[in-house]
Amino acid sequence: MWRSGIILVILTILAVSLIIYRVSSKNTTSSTVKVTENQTPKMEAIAQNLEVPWALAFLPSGDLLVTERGGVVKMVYKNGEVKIIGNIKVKQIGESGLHGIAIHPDFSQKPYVYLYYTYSAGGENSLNRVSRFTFENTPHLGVFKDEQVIVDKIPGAVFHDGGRIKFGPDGFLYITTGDAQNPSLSQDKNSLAGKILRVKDEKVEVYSYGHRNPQGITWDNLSRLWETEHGQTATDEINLIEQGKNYGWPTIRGDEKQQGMESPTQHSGSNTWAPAGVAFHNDSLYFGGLRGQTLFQLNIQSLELKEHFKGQLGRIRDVVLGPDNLLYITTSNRDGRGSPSADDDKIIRINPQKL
Ligand SMILES: [Ca+2]
Repeated sequence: MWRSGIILVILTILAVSLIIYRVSSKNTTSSTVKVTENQTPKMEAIAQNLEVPWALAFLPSGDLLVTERGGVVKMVYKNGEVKIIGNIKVKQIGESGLHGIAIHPDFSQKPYVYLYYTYSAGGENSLNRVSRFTFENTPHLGVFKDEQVIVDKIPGAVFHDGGRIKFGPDGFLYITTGDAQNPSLSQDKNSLAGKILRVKDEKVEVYSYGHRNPQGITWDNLSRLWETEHGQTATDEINLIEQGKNYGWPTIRGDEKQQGMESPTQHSGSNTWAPAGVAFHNDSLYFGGLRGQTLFQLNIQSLELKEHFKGQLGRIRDVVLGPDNLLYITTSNRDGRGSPSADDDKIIRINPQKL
């Protein structure tokens, strides 16, 4: 009898605790996020049958825009529908084509979407540009119109076209550019190649230089800028970017040092990550590995590097943090270097709490 008495007491305590928890956590944003995080599976595809999805950007509505390298822009609606909403004329050869996408930070007043893409400069020559489009969003129909070129004639090539664009916490647009297979341009401050550019008050400035092919940028909780960059065959880099500094390509690689040049915070040594998009969450940088076929997690305090989903999803290109504190990644198995499954490419939602 005393046993069932104790069980009854325990059950009563549990029930009361649950009621107190429910009441105390009601209507608070953090508990809503926690519940979402707890209920969301470790990974879940939210869109499939895409063609080389290159970059992701969330609209304030929570709908997700995705660029495909061939020139198509699609919207992944919150209800799961996927629709083509834009078609940009680009030159797609090798790694070039439609790349980055960014949403104006004051989108409700300035409904602008920015795209980075490659175009033909006559013959076999390629150039890249960043353009601003006015985004007209009627229910289930978005339209890109009134193209305004923001930065033009960024050197382009079949490989090393850079292409990540994001607004920083300072409200200015940051753009990564590749060396366009001409390494000496990275050290030439008068060239737009091999740089991180910043567009400030409609003027373009070189923010940092000496880059080979930077494919990802993000900011941490202290508003510091981090960058991922492809090395030559190996020595892929994670750099902490400071304004005006020289990140060494093609003069130094890996742990090599030279006065006036910055060595990376972390590099892949003899391994190849081919790091692409990067997002910051809870002290960690999460970045996709193309050849590395892994979602990497680098803790920026301890510099411990963890590997998730190694070889399970194939090539991983973009990684962004959603408004729900979940990670969204794209596969890149149809880019000519992967082994696509029937439903590739995909956008996959990852719950970082369950990694
Ligand atoms: Ca470097």
